[in-house]
Amino acid sequence: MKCRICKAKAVISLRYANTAFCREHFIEFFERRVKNTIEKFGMIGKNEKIVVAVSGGKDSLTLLYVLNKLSKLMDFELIGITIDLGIEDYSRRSVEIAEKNYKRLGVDYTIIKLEDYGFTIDDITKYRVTGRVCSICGTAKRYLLNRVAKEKGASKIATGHNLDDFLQVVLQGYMYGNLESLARYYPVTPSMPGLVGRIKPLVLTPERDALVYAILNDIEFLKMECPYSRSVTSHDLKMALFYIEEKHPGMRFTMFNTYIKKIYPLIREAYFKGDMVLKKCIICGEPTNAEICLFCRVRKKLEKLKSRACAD
Ligand code: Q46
Ligand code: ZN
Ligand code: ZN
Repeated sequence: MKCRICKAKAVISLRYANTAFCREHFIEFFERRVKNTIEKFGMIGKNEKIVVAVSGGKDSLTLLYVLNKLSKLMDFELIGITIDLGIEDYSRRSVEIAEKNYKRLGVDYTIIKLEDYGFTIDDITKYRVTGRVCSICGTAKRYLLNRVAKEKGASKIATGHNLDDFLQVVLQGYMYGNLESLARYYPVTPSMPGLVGRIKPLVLTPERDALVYAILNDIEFLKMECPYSRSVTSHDLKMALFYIEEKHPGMRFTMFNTYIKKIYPLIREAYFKGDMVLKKCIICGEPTNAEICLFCRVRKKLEKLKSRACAD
């Protein structure tokens, strides 16, 4: 197998594109595709300040490396944010690895501790707040990223969701009929008053490519799994995508294009005729569609459960 461009020995073959590349040309191809994705969806403009959410996993670190390169080429500023979720061992390692990579690249960064905002993810199981730990964790991450991005004066938050992650959420939306959340599911979520816009620059990057990019660039990433990652459905959906792709190379891109061009516009139109209007949480002032935002509700519930546990 030879590189399509220089005919040297290839390190990766991409069946979906019926091609193969050597190290240098794969890296070039990979970075160009991320740049094209940013341009295609108008994700980043000149002189913008972008926050990258880095968990320490391969996708977010790959994103950090590519955006760091592109920031010089496309003239934008970059800050890394890593949240210490308070998940024993896992969070300690993820913060350590993220910090190592920020320092290696010389990227400005902030580490935020969820505990400083009232609780940890381990508290959610310890005090039996709910069985759906990942859903609370997702809320906490979105809340903190938004709050800190605003404090830093950032205009967008970039996350490491790749093509497989994106399609998995779309399939889950179809399966459960979550049309309202799909109506907001797109590679770019525009900014709104109080809400910093979100972008997914790896949305056209298959998961395996991100892994190969990380390995070829010698990026140290977190290999341990979060102890709460038992979401069987999402794992199985990814396996289904893998199976389909094996049989029909390129099918994931077809699925992506179908969603973006045909399905998303219809759902969007059906659910959001005008602009969404959000209220301000009466406790913390963050945007919400209820009186009290979900993050504050979890925090209040935990305070109660903790004081009850102390009294017992
Ligand atoms: S960190 Fe949080 Fe994930 Fe762990 S608790 Fe679930 S959502 S699995 S990406
Ligand atoms: Zn080559
Ligand atoms: Zn609140």
